[in-house]
Amino acid sequence: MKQAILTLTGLACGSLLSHAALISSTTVGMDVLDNSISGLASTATVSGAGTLSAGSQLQVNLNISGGWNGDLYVYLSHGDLPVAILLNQAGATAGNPAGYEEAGFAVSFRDNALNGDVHYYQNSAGYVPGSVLTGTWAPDGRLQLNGGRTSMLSTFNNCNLDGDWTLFVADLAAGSTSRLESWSLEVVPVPEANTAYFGIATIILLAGRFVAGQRKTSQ
Ligand SMILES: [Ca+2]
Repeated sequence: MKQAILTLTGLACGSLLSHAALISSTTVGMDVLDNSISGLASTATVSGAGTLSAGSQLQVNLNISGGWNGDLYVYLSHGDLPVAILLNQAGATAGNPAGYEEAGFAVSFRDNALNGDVHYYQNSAGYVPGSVLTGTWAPDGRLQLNGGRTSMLSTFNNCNLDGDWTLFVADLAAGSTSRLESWSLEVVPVPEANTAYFGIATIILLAGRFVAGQRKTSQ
């Protein structure tokens, strides 16, 4: 029974992921200047990718080692479009201005990530305590620390993907130094709610038939 459910779930997910495409991958390996708004900018040039279609969205994969996660401000820019704020001093609040203490990120960002807002990642059910944050998260989205989440990756919806993309990383507080290891851009499908519900409904229906069949057999 468990095997049947796992197989069906795999097929449902696999069909959503089959169109993912990596459009750039950049190895940096440079330290981010501690306590400086000048930061570190890394630029990647995409060519031949064309327009981001309506059924697709942008995902950013980010690897940063060391430092203090709550110090970092990270955004992605492309041409004249408004930037997407990926990180803005994760965990920082009026009561905890230093933010979260983990040392590094090995994460992906996409707007509808189930783990939710990366700014409060320690409050998420998807948070696994450790030295480096992992998993897929929604961008912080706040231009200002106390502002609204208006700067999401949806700023790039329907854009021409070709051209220069810049990832900017700054460390805004003294003590601890982070290192930008690498980053990449991926085009992934927007999950379709109807498809997910159909998959779950199918699984429940088949599971019900399986149980009914078992009862008949055992009678
Ligand atoms: Ca620092």
